[in-house]
Amino acid sequence: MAQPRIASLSTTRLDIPLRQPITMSFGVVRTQNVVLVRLRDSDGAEGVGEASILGGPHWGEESAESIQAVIETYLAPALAGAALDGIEAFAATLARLVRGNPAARGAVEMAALDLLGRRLGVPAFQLLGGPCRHVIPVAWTLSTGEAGSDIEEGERALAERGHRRFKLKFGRETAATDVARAAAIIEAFRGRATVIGDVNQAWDEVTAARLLPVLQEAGLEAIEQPLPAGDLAGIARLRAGLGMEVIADEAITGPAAAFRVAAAGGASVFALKPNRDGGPTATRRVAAIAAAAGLGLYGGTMLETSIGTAACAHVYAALPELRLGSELFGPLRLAEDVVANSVRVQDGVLHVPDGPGLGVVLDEDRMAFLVRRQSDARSGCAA
Ligand code: MUC
Ligand code: MG
Repeated sequence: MAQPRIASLSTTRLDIPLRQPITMSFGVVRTQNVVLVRLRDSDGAEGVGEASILGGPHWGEESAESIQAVIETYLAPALAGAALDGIEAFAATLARLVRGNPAARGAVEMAALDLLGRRLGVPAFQLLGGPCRHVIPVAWTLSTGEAGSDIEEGERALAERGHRRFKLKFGRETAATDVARAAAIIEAFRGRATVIGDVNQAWDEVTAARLLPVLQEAGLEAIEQPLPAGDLAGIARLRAGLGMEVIADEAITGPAAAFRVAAAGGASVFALKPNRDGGPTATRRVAAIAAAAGLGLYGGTMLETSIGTAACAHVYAALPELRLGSELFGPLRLAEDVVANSVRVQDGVLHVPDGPGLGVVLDEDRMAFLVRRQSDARSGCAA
């Protein structure tokens, strides 16, 4: 029987406000720019994927505009009529058609994973090596920016959803402010939840060398991307003598970059992000490099809706080790979701959807309503 062929590939942009802004070192993120991708085959089956951007090309190099342009202009025409037999072959085709642009390729690959799973009647994790877990711990980012209200938010998050790990953002305030806030929050949750900090590349080596021992002494569990993505030697020097996990995030732009970070001793843990790595199969390669180098993993997020969050959950579910759990809280932080069955976070864990494909179903009416309501797209990040 002839394999169905790709019939169409289309994108829809949604600008979704955050329930509460998240202040990061590069700016305040108030609105998420989401690009939903729909891939249909000649049998009429459809898969959905997502690229989610923190308000514009500020966290990374891509924007909703570049993602839509790359998909609509270069990938959709080239893929019309193409076969879709397996996810690895499809991912290789995407990488041949478009260099770089990992979020654009990743969103299309997610849609292919969803489509293949639906066609075969299996959850996507079965196409990624099978499940090693069906629930994934979820951290919570405390983002009011002030210790007292952050602690109040943390108590609510602990009581309502059972989070056991909190994430703080550093690098926007002065170093002294960041350290004082972290120390107060670490103390408030000692024995009930751990605390990690994410600098999003903002410190220089001297600042980090001064602050990290103090934060370690205060009990910080891990520091994420303390230096600029390219400064692998600087992070390797910081790690010498430090008894705290160092997570690489922006330094990893795919498997080749992951290899360089591991070879340079630039991390003890890799954050994983299909949006950043170039898709689910690229993230599996990043994870394999970490495992080979004896490094741990942390299931990252780019604040996806339930579509991208489900895709991440399937990838992370199929990995033997996930040392620091995940931060798959996107749908809890966005004011809107686009599926009929949002992913579920309860008792500190996300339940991996186990329906066919990604296991979430696009809510057409909801999406049409959001598109209608949407004003002209503009960046959501006030740098
Ligand atoms: C990151 O790790 O830089 C998205 C939400 C959040 O808290 O951090 C970002 C991603
Ligand atoms: Mg990060």
